[in-house]
Parts: sequence; structure tokens; C-alpha cells
Amino acid sequence: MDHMTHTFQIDGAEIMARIEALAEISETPTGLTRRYLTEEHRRANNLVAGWMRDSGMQVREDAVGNIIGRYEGNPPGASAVMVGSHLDTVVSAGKYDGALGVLTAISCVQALCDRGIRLPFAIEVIGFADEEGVRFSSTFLGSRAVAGTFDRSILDRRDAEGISMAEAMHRFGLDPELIGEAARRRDEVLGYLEVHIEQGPVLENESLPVGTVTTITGACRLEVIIEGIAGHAGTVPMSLRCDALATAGECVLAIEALAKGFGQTVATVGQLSVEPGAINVIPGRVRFTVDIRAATDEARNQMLAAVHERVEEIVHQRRAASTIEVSHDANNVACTPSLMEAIDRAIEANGWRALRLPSGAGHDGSAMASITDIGMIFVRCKDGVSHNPDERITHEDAAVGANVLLHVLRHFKDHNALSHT
Ligand code: HGY
Ligand code: MN
Ligand code: MN
Repeated sequence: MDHMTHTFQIDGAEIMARIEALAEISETPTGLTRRYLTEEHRRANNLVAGWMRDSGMQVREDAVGNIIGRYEGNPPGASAVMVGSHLDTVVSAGKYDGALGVLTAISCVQALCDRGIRLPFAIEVIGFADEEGVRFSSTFLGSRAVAGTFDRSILDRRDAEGISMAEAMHRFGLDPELIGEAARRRDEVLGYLEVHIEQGPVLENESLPVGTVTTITGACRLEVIIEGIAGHAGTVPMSLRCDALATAGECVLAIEALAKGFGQTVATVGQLSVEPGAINVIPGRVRFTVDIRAATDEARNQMLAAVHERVEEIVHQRRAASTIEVSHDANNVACTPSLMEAIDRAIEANGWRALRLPSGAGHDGSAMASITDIGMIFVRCKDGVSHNPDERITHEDAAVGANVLLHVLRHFKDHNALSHT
């Protein structure tokens, strides 16, 4: 019987229950923080692997720590549509960023498996190991390894405890020398789909539960070191100081002003640390990060140049010194038109107006785009809040996201690639 004759819906309850269970796995006793290659990453992979197996998937962990469940198609061994998102989180995160995409994909496979439905291609559900880049200040580590674009120099990056990524991989049970084995060939993958919370207010303002993503923003991340002169807080006159924190503070406000002046550009100083950090010592050294995004790659590069120039000007005026390192740089990436069309049709088939919108957040799809077509389905989130414990979605909207994904999968037509199967 043609699998299309089945009509059924996913109700979202199981997705929401699993969101809660996954959110229990945190490095902190309160709130949610789950970084790459931690014990909590291991526990999350194990929990998700169990749900994948219960949904009829063969499960494996790849060479960089992604967890992957494969639901065979008919015929077995066919190329796969990859569906998923990331399992790592930011610090003090919301429960839905990343997790929603992985758990929605598992529920779609479960719905097919429960009915004995096999599609003319395989489905591979993937929980990427590190999208946020919190631990080693570089993002998309899992998806870049899958795309074969992993930058091995990141293996030397150290976390806040001074542990290198390579060492952390060994402790996790992975061999950095084998990272290349995570890479997939273009002909193995028919496309990549991701369900993700919008992390913005547009769908809520439009009273829509879901939307079709048009582009995924790029980002440039900087690590700035300001070197001043540590000194006695009581004996050094203000006119003779070279205060690294006051210098950094002027830079932070200047970066904010530059972004406001550029328009359609955002800049964020998310991390700042002060040394030696004593109440009665003039700060001698400050490290801070900058995250720069813009509507176009050109605007982002212009903002980057302006930040460099302004920071160096302030540092020079204050007789300090500085270094600026680019820790991450990715261009804006467009989603594949045929997949956007398929998502639009799926949204309409579920009774909603198809709205297209860009993503101001980065996503693994921008790494996967180097080996395959990409499509993203956004799900409304309350007040557009994200990267915050107050991140919320409704059970009903989770269900709409799942049924839209299911429709895209069941109607997936990859004209040129399906011929590989
Ligand atoms: O930073 C981002 O845009 C994403 O949440 N990693
Ligand atoms: Mn995020
Ligand atoms: Mn995310």
C-alpha cells in the first residue's frame, strides 16, 4: 500500500515530555547548561539514543560525538535525508533551543515506524554535539565534522579550565585523529532539515505557530585582549593609570554605538574577564568577546573593520595594548528554494499561512549547506525569548512543527538525488 494513504497526526505531548527529561541533564544544579564533551553531553547522548532505538532506528555516535539514529528506507541502504539539531546548550539556557529539533525528528520517525511506513530513502536523525560553541569558543563543531569542514586547529583551543578540545575528546572516549571519519559524502545525504524555535518575535506577532526560514545569519566572533598596567588602587594617581578595564569599558560602549549606527547590524559583548580581579588592584588585563552579525556579509565585514579601527584608537589613546583574534567567521547562508517550497506546502497542508522569515540566530544548517540542500522550520516561541530560562513554546505549536516536518518528509522529492538510491 502506498505510504501516502495513511493520514495521521503527531500530538506533541511526547516531544514536550522528552524536552523536560532532557532539560534535567545539566552541569548546574539549577538552570540548564550542557556543554560539549562533558559528562552531561554523554548522558544526553545516551538518553536520546534510547529514544532513537525505541523508534526503530539503528544508533551510533560518530567520531566527533554527534549521536545519529538511522531509520532505513525502502530499499535499505538508500541515501538519507538528515533531520535534527543540536544537543548542547548555552550557559543558563532555555529548554527548547536545539532539543526541540532533535526530539521532533525522533517523534516523526516513531510515527512512521509505528505504522510500518518506509519512505523511498533513509532518515537519519542527528543530535549535533556542539552548535553553540560555548566550551571552545567555536561553533558548529559537530555539523562541520559531518560536512567535512572541521578546522583541526580548534583541537588546540582550551576551555575555561585549560583543557584542550583534543584532551576533552580523549576523556570523552573519542580520538581526535579520527574526526575525519565523521564526514559524510554528498551522495549519501539527500538534504538536511531542522525544526528550531524562532528565538525572535515575528511568528508571535503574526499569530502563526510555524514559519519557513529563508536565510541563516552568519556571524563573526572576536576575542579581544586589553593589556594595561596593574597597580595599587590607592597610590596611583588617575592621570598616571593604564586601567585595562576602563579601556575595555570604553571599547564595549563604542562597539555598541557602532552597531546602532550601522543599522541591521548587531554586536554583543557576551563574555568579559578581569585580571588580577582584586578589589584594590587597578586591572592589568581584560579579555572580552564580540559577536557581530548583519543582514549582509558585506555589512558584517564593514562592522568588523570599524570595530578593529575603533578599539585600536581607544587603546592607543589610553596607552594600553590590545590583540584582536577572530575565533569564528561564517557567512550568511540561504536555505534551498525547493525545500522552502516544500515547507511552505507542508505548512499550508496543516492549515496555516506560510510565512517566510530570516534567522538572526546561527544554526547547523549553515555548516550542512556545504554538502547538501538545507531547509528549516521555525516554531513560535513566547515573547521571542531565547538563550534564557524563560524560553517557552506551547504543546500545540510543537505538534504543528512536527506535523509540518512529517509532511515534508513524506512528500520529499529530491529529483536529482533520489536517483542515487
Ligand atoms: O549564536 C547563535 O546564533 C546560535 O544560538 N548558536
Ligand atoms: Mn542557541
Ligand atoms: Mn540553536
